[in-house]
Amino acid sequence: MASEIRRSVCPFDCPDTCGLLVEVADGKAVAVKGDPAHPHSQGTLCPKMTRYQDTVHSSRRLTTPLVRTGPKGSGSFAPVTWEEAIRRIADRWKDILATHGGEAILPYSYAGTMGLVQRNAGHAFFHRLGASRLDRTICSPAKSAGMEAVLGATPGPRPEALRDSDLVILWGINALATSVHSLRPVREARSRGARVWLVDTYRTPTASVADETFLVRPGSDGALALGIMHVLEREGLLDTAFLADHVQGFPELAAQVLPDFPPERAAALTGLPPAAIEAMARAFGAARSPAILLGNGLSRYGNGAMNIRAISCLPALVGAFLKPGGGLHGGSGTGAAFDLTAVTRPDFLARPTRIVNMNRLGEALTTLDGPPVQSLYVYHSNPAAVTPDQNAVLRGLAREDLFTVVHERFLTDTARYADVVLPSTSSLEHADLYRAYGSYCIQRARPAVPPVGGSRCNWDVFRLLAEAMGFSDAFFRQEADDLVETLLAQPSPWREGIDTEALAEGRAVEVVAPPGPRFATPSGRVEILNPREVHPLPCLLPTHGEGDGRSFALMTAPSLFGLNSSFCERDDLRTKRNGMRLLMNPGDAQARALPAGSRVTVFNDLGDVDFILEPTDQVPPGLLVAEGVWWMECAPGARTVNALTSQRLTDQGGGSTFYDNRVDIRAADPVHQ
Ligand SMILES: Nc1nc2c(c(=O)[nH]1)N[C@H]1C(S)=C(S)[C@@H](COP(=O)(O)OP(=O)(O)OC[C@H]3O[C@@H](n4cnc5c(=O)[nH]c(N)nc54)[C@H](O)[C@@H]3O)O[C@H]1N2
Ligand SMILES: Nc1nc2c(c(=O)[nH]1)N[C@H]1C(S)=C(S)[C@@H](COP(=O)(O)OP(=O)(O)OC[C@H]3O[C@@H](n4cnc5c(=O)[nH]c(N)nc54)[C@H](O)[C@@H]3O)O[C@H]1N2
Ligand SMILES: [Mo]
Repeated sequence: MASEIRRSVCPFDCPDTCGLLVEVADGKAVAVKGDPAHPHSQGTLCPKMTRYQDTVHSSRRLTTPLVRTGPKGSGSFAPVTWEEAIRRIADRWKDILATHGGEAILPYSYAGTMGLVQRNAGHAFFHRLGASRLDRTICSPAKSAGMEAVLGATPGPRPEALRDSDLVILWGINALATSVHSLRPVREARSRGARVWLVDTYRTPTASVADETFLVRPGSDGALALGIMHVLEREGLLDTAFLADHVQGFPELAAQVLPDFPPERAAALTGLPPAAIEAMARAFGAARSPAILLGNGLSRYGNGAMNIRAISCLPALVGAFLKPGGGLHGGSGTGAAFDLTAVTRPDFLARPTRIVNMNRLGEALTTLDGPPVQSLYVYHSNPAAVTPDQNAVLRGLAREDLFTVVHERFLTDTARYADVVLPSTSSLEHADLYRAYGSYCIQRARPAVPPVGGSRCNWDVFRLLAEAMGFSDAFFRQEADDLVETLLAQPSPWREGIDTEALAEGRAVEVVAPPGPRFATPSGRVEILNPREVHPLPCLLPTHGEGDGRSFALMTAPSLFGLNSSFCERDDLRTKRNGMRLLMNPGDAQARALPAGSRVTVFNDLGDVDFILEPTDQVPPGLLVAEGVWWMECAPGARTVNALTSQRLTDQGGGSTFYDNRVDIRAADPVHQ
């Protein structure tokens, strides 16, 4: 059988945005490999994408629109034509517009696909409709807020620069699972003699690439950073020239904050020995070019933005921001490379409509002030699984009077609650334009295979809905690829001099940050003191979970073999995950007489979730770890992990607090075993 290789891009929410070479035969993807010419990923893929063809051509793919025939959540549906499905949606929405107004309709989407056109395909339509707007804050706005408080809009260093560092701290990042290609320059640095540390709450798989692992109490990283800074200051391990020339507010920090963080206090707060904090500070101060590779995990707390802010100050004390490979690696910030308003069309919004924080979907569907949400349109997201406070979300989705539409590749937990399900293409079946957030690569993708069954891409569904709603704007008559062209046609200093031919051929090309001030802050300096903040200096803030009076902290960490709730369709990956497990310290398990392999119930005020217990020394006492988000059909009980996470938000940015949980545990009720 003749086959040919087509280029594509990994569409998933991961910093790496790998280039793919797809072998296509008979209109089907038969193999997927990494593109060796991709500047960042250089031909290797993660364990999820090496058999992406099994996702694309999975027998579980939705291939036709469906309408509900049984109770919500039951998964009973009957197939209908696209015409019938779109007519039903438009009829219901016209009704809702007439009786309740546009704000009674709520879109819900996040990151099933990261392509700039398909990801943002609904914005123009919902603006035109006058729907409620969604604040898309589920991932890492607190991390952005914390870094911006110190560094403003300063673009991050190229990830490859890490190879020149002699001390790399992997801080709150399970890079082996979540951004495996960022480890290539780290390994290179290590082979040239660099030390690598991991700072996490448990010994993740990434500990295997670190020389030393420091386990801290959840939400205590700010205290660690302040403790290290105390020692750097006390022992004179400072780059005084850098502080004088490039930093705002170090004297104030040294006078007003650092005296409160001697190693003994930082130790009491973090759980690390005082000597370890002193040793960390001395090694950091002595390093030629120390670098921090900063993850998102520690930002998802009631004090997340503040802790990120304290860590972001740390490189300034030793001048690491100007050293080759040194400083803070917290994302590449290629956002300015394209002007997305050409796709999102804020000008279509006749008047500012209500904004709903996506982490509070449970509240929005059940108790929101203002016009009640009468219709929910979900695309490329699975809120029944990924959104905090699952019980509240499911109560909302179960409302008989809520008209729910879900556009999906699979019959997810959310799709099971839909009144109308629409089948979606996968990334290999539609056009798009990608920009990485862990490197400076951009890449264009054209369809590699035809749509599976009757599936349609996000953009094409909004075109159909626009037509059915009578929107006459020429904008809605374009193809997805036309929008790609529009984005590329806009001039941007980021894309000056790039190889446009390579881009047109579907190869990844790197953009370059335009020349600008070294530190893109209002003062032009690293702002340890930021007068625009509620707390002008970094300080200690409490987590939400403190005082909840429960025995354990619960980490809801990423899995190597899944990505949020994506990839649950893959039998090979589910087998590797070995069921919905709960990792627990063996001593803690023994003290509670909970045997390995037994079914346990983790609970708090929000819900009860059953897991299979796996005692392991990877986890320190007092901590429980549930890796990955699962589909409900894979769970040993009736709920999955987000029945234990809350709708409480971060200190800045309205972010999720997925790691800020306190819980208790018991053996599962024997009647269910
Ligand atoms: N395989 C895989 N890859 C993924 C994902 C996935 O689910 N699976 N998710 C994707 C998405 S959407 C994102 S946003 C990124 C996220 O990727 P990362 O940036 O790695 O962030 P997180 O996965 O949120 O958390 C990383 C680590 O933070 C740790 N952590 C939690 N609380 C604390 C704390 O208080 N202090 C410290 N020091 N560490 C803490 C957790 O134990 C976890 O190991 O990865 C993407 N890539
Ligand atoms: N407990 C816990 N919960 C978490 C996290 C955690 O670490 N712990 N991580 C959080 C984070 S960081 C994030 S970013 C969120 C992510 O939350 P989501 O963005 O909802 O991510 P997924 O679970 O991957 O669901 C994406 C869905 O999009 C569908 N899809 C893929 N491509 C397309 C397409 O082109 N069109 C359409 N219509 N559908 C498509 C997929 O089939 C999949 O079901 O989850 C959050 N939830
Ligand atoms: Mo995320």
